[in-house]
This record gives sequence, C-alpha cells and structure tokens, in this order.
Amino acid sequence: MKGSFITLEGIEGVGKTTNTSFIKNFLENSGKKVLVTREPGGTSFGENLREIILEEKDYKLSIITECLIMFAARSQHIEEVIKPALSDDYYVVCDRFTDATYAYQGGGRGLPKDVIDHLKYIVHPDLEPDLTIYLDAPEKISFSRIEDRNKDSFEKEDLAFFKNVRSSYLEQASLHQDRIMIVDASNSLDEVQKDISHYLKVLLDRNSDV
Ligand code: T5A
Repeated sequence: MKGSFITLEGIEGVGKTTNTSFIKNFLENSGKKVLVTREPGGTSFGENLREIILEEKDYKLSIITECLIMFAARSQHIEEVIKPALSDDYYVVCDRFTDATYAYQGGGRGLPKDVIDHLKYIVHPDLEPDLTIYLDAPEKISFSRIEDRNKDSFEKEDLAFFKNVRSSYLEQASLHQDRIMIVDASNSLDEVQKDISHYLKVLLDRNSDV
C-alpha cells in the first residue's frame, strides 16, 4: 500500500476531533490526498453500529458483545474504506482505531488483552497505523472541556473508568514507542499542534525517503 495510515487516540475531550481537522489541513498543504474517517463508524454499517453502542439503552451490552461490535464495524471499515484509500495513495486519518479497544474494552472494562489480540489478528493481521498520535491529559482536564455536552453511554462512566483507560493507553504507548507518539493535550492548542506538526514532518520525511 502506498498511502499512510494515521490514527488519533485519547480519552474523551482531549481534542481528537479538533486535531483531525488540523492534520487534514497540514497534509493537504503538503500536497497529500487525505481521507478523514472515524471509529466506531466510517461506513454506513459502522455508523449504524456506532449509534447502537453510544445511545442510551434499556439493556446492557456484555463486555464481549461490545468488543465484537467494535471489531465488526472495524472489519467493514478496513475492507470498504481504509485499504482501498491506502492503495490509492491517500493519507488516511482515523479518529480512533484498535488502540481504543485495548484502552476501553481492555483497560476500562477489564477484558483480557489476549482476547483483543486474537480479534485483532483475525480482523487486521496485516494492517497497523504508520503513526498514532496519542493525546494525553488527565481525566479532569479533558472532561472539563466537554461538560456542557449531552453525554453518550461511555461519557457517563465514572472518573475511575477513565483513569484505567488512560493507564492502558500509556502502557500501549510504552510498548509501541516506534509508532505511538504521546502529545501533552493539557497544553494550549497551539502547543499541541506544534507537537503534532513535528511528528507529521517526521512521517513525511520518512515517506519521501522510500
Ligand atoms: N470506543 C471506540 C471504544 O470503547 N472502543 C473502540 O474500539 C472505539 C473505536 C467514541 C466512543 O467509543 C469508544 C470510545 C468513545 O467513548 P467519540 O465520539 O469518537 O466516541 O470520542 P469522544 O472522545 O467522545 O469525542 P469527543 O468529541 O468527546 O472528544 P475529542 O474529539 O477528543 O475532543 P474535541 O476535539 O471535540 O475537543 C473537545 C473540546 O476541547 C477543546 C475543543 O475546542 C472542544 O471544545 N480543545 C481544547 N481546549 C483547550 N486546549 C486544548 N489543547 C484543546 N483541544 C481541544
């Protein structure tokens, strides 16, 4: 595949959506074709599943059901959108990917890591992001940025849940230092975007050497 796959990760309100737009503009100004997408979602099927996952329900999904839904949506997303775009030279910028499953279903809900490893192996044995920007901020800071919004089913979890999600993200970042770049999202947006620009330049330089 000729394009590059960039993912953004972090807990609620750290600035993933805001910085997805920034990355799109940065890459387009560097002459790249860019496709922005998100998980769960990115296809009609995935967006339907997203609604089921995030809406208030009068029943509770089991942890494994929730995880399987994430991977079902992801499988369709990869085959229908991500792989074709990468083959067509696009820079694919995705708001969350499998690192979110390790963080939320693993760290947050307590699903064993090897279950997620297995599903990942089934769904995308040959696809890994080229660059993951992990926006890191303490739960209290990121939640203060979205306190006025209507909360989805995850955002109603308590701060302890998000502490575990954040710890799991940090653990993954330490395991995959070549791919996951930690950006301090408690800084001003200008500083955050300066850091992101640095990592994007490194990726573009690396690609121009190939
Ligand atoms: N999920 C997802 C799983 O459980 N498993 C999975 O495998 C996957 C893929 C999806 C939910 O699904 C779960 C995780 C999630 O709970 P979502 O809508 O994609 O939900 O994600 P959210 O995190 O809920 O999205 P948010 O919109 O809440 O957060 P963002 O995108 O991180 O934040 P953003 O960009 O909207 O910014 C929030 C506010 O902060 C300001 C922005 O202007 C905005 O007002 N801001 C800053 N302010 C000051 N300084 C900065 N540095 C700022 N950066 C942004």
